Amino acid sequence: MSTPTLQTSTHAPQTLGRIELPDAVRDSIGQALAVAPDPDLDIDRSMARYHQIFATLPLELLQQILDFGRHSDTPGVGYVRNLPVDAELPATPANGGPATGKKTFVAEGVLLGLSGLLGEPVGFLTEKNGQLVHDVIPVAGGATSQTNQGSTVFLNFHNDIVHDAIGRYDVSNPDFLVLSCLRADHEGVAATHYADARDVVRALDSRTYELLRSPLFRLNAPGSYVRDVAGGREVLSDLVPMISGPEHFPEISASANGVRAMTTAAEAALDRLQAACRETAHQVYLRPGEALLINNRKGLHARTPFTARYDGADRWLQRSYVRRSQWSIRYRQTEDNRRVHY
Ligand SMILES: O=C(O)CCC(=O)C(=O)O
Ligand SMILES: [Fe+2]
Repeated sequence: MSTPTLQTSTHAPQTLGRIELPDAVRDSIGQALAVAPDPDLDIDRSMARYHQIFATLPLELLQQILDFGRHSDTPGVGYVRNLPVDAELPATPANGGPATGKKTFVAEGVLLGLSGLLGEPVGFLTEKNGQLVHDVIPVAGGATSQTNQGSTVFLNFHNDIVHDAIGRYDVSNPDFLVLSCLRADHEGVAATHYADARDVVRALDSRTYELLRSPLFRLNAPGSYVRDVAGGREVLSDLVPMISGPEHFPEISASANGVRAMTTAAEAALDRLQAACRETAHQVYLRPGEALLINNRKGLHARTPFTARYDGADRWLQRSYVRRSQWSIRYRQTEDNRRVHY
């Protein structure tokens, strides 16, 4: 297997996109979403309605989001601002969600409406019970865990993977995540980081790059799977490289819940990878009415530590998992719901 040479070009691609809705558009989309039903009642009908509503975005912004979803050379992360919010919000659920007593579904409409411009929201039974709208909330028992329940620790650079009996966790996983903020943390210090592989690669020495492109690594299954299904034991993938694909359009994959390197040199390359991610990452402090479109193949994301109080006013994000197409993951589709997978 030949290793592509390091990019020598000094031309850096644009890896962060910024999208800000005009106030009038925010308000008209907000009015349409405020009367929309709970999307769980009829998800495909709701997705069709969200398409109509989000089609009213200014053409420039609509194309920017569509291009984010469909092209290889577009940014790995999109920061969307000035989105509508629910007039009233219940307390942040203490147990990781889902929230009860939500009167309107504006946040859900924003999350799924943006998701629908990128692909199809999907669920996995082992991640948040197969829900399509995930609540990302600090949970007391998971404060130091490398999962979305964590708070007091730096959540290492990772992409969202799913356990798969085929031995690869980076194949049927989401192409995109959308993260949308309902509440910021009390101090406003939690930042979501995104390191685009195109930027990361430029910060690596050639020996590290070569090691990361070699199949010397096993990904541990997601924390939710290890905790809920495997009784806390590691469940490792087949041997995989961390970085793959063409030089100009690399794909990168890393488990938050631990990567096992086969050699000490490969182990050092993993440390170097995390450092290169920290050096090159875009940093966003998500606030209500803001969302991140995350390409889950072009780059890795992370979260800085914050203090949770478990008082009903903690940080609350909603998250979706999005596939461009469900066709290639139909082997794990459940009988009950065509968007939910084993
Ligand atoms: O809390 C964040 O900002 C990111 C959490 C995360 O990695 C995720 O929900 O997949
Ligand atoms: Fe994540």
